[in-house]
Amino acid sequence: MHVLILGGDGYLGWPTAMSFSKRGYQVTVVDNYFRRNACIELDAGILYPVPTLIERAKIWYELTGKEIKIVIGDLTDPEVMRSFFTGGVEYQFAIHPTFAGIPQTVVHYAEQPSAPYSLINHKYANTTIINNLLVTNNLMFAVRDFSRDTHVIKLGTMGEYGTPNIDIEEGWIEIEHKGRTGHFLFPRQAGSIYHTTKIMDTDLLWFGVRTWDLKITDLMQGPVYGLETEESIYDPRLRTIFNYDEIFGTVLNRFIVQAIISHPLSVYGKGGQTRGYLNIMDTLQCIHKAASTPAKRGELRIFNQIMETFNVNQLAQKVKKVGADLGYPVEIKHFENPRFEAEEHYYNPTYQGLVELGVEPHFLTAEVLEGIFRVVAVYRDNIRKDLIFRGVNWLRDEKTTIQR
Ligand code: USQ
Repeated sequence: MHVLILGGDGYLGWPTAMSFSKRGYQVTVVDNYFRRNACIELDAGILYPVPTLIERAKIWYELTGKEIKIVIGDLTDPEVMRSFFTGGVEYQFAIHPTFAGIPQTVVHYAEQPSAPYSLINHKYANTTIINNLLVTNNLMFAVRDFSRDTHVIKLGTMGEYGTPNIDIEEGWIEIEHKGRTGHFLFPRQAGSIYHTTKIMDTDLLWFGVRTWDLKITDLMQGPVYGLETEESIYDPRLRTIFNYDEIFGTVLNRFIVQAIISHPLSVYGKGGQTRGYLNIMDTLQCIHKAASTPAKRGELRIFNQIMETFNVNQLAQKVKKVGADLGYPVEIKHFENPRFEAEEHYYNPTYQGLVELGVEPHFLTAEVLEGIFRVVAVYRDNIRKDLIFRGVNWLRDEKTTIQR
């Protein structure tokens, strides 16, 4: 089975590549280094240096004898996308440089993933919209034109649903209206330009499924935490990219870093914002289960990819407790919320589908938190306090700039 991973250099992409490779899949990874370049451009902190994709693939080969083929390319260019299906692809790293064949599965992570990035100003909003929608559209047309049996696993986000005052279903809802019923995508109402592009992705792919019988799984994922996976423990150089700054850091990873440098945990506003969370190891399980039980032709299959829900205050309390046990004096502080979002709200999502496929959740225990604390603490001297807040604000206009 050949798996093509779009965006294979990112927080989830590289761990996904290793985990498929370890399980005997032929793996090809493509990335344009967007994340790394954005981190340099915006001076966003990476906790530790990460080798290039080619270096990572070489380290992986030396350790396991398994090949991960690497392409550095921009998937907003349709010809780059199509080359993976026509055989025109040029690998920058491969042990066997012959064409790997048309992928049976494509995992699509090749998106600008940050809500704050998408709201720095109109230019960053444009970059987010152009990148995310063009890559999805190029993929959809490549699959339509060359391989309709290829299963596309697309990373969506729970943020597509927003925080509605009704229970959130897994993607679909039956609506009764004036005595008639219909089956529709669950109503979506995103809280950022980034999250809005994910809604648009889903709509594009739903069109493709209806019109050309494509096979799509759309995974509505919540914020992910953690950095160690089964494969990264072979060698620390294989660890994923880890951000703790305001732009690319997700909340729990940020809190652990803050605790380690005695920065007050940055709870935005009242801290009642509830989301569904998952360990990075569970992201990998979910992708594997989705790949091994593909959607059918003409099916847009949607799962809510979360394992448990917390509000921000609960996360802060957990980090404070584990931090104190490890000897870190942790303070929790409520900062003015730079985002426009509900700070107290109803939140009751369904998330049974992936567990029914066999995913076994790793819950957010004190032990799991402690494990992340211990790895992050090794790099304590690399942590920069000036990156915790960068001045991105949903409601400010042109003056919204990155503080340098
Ligand atoms: N938050 C704080 N303090 C912080 C950082 C965040 O209180 O220092 C709050 C935010 O206001 C928000 C919640 O924590 O209410 C989650 O924020 P986040 O930055 O961890 O996550 P978010 O911006 O929603 O985006 C992340 C990923 C994105 C993914 C999404 C899933 O970056 O790629 O799609 O999680 S979800 O949140 O379910 O939409």
